Amino acid sequence: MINKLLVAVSVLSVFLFVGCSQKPKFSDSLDTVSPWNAFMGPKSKMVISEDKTSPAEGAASLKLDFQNADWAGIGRELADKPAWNKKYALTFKVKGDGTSHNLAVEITDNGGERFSKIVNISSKDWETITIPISYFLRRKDWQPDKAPDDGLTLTHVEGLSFSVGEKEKGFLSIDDIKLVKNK
Ligand SMILES: [Ca+2]
Repeated sequence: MINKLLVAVSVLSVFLFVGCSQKPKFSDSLDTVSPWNAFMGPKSKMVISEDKTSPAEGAASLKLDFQNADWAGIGRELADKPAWNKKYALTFKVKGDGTSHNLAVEITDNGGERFSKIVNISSKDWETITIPISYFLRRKDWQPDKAPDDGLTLTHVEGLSFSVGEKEKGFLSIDDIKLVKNK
């Protein structure tokens, strides 16, 4: 009887462990510039800073001041290369300078292939953007050398970035990125 109970408890533990380990998790409070890096083309400017005046969450948000004539954005690596899946959505808070900006949100999947989704931001107040993972499409304008072409493979997500639209200048603030269950 005790043996059967032990087996039942062990089986249950394995189920719980497997269940928990498969649930994708990611969040970034954007309270510090690190681990984010600015990137920009030779004709462009991109400066990131911690803005503590009115964060949407936590101690700060990240402010992007930019003047884009070729390409400009911010990006980070996901050091633990988490597994995501298409039943989830990426959500974040964003506010701008009151003019229209196209912000390309981009995932680097395992192997380094880039998938993006462009959202338009025109509000000066915090708004929440939610993008189902299945909405991210393979970038047609650019891919890194040797990037595979094997679809959105999410077993080891390598990076996340935000790029501002071509010929745009101004500022945007981003805060509170999370991976959430898609509704
Ligand atoms: Ca924050």
